Amino acid sequence: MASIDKAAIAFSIAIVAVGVGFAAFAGNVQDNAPAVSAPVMTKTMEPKTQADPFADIANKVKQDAASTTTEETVEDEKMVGESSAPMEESSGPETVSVEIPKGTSSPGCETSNACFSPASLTINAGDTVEWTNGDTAAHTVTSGSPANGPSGVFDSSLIMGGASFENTFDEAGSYDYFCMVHPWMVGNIQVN
Ligand SMILES: [Cu+2]
Repeated sequence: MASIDKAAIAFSIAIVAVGVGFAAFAGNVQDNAPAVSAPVMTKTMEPKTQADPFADIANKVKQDAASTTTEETVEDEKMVGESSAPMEESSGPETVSVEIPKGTSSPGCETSNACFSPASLTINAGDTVEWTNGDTAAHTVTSGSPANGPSGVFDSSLIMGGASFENTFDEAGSYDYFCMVHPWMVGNIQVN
């Protein structure tokens, strides 16, 4: 009989806590994600909102009231730990980004070796480089050099503004590249 009373009290607390949580959430974070996603947000690196403590308390009270074993809670915490763990980047192939900065269609970037950012990049065999054109003009990413022309290893053809091009480097070596439209634009990929 006592346990039934406890359960009833716990349910009442849960209902009140949920109500307070929703009210606080609606009052303080009007243009944020729906209330349902508030507990998910606590698992990310974002700072806690005011509504989150209420939601956590409500969830705990609910679980207690349902008189389930603690197994479920432990399982949830494990899942949180896994989902917030960083991706395994050291073991597998990576994709590395190179930006084609704005304004590189006019000479000048070559004086600071900034026609590609970064202009020199070291990766491991199997990695992929993704060039993204942040300029409004079209550019190419073409293996070779302005002096000797295309080497034939890779060639993006024209990359329009906002578009990107990827190449996977399976073999170690030093790969010079340039832009066929703007021959002052040169870069290098070192593949280990
Ligand atoms: Cu260019």
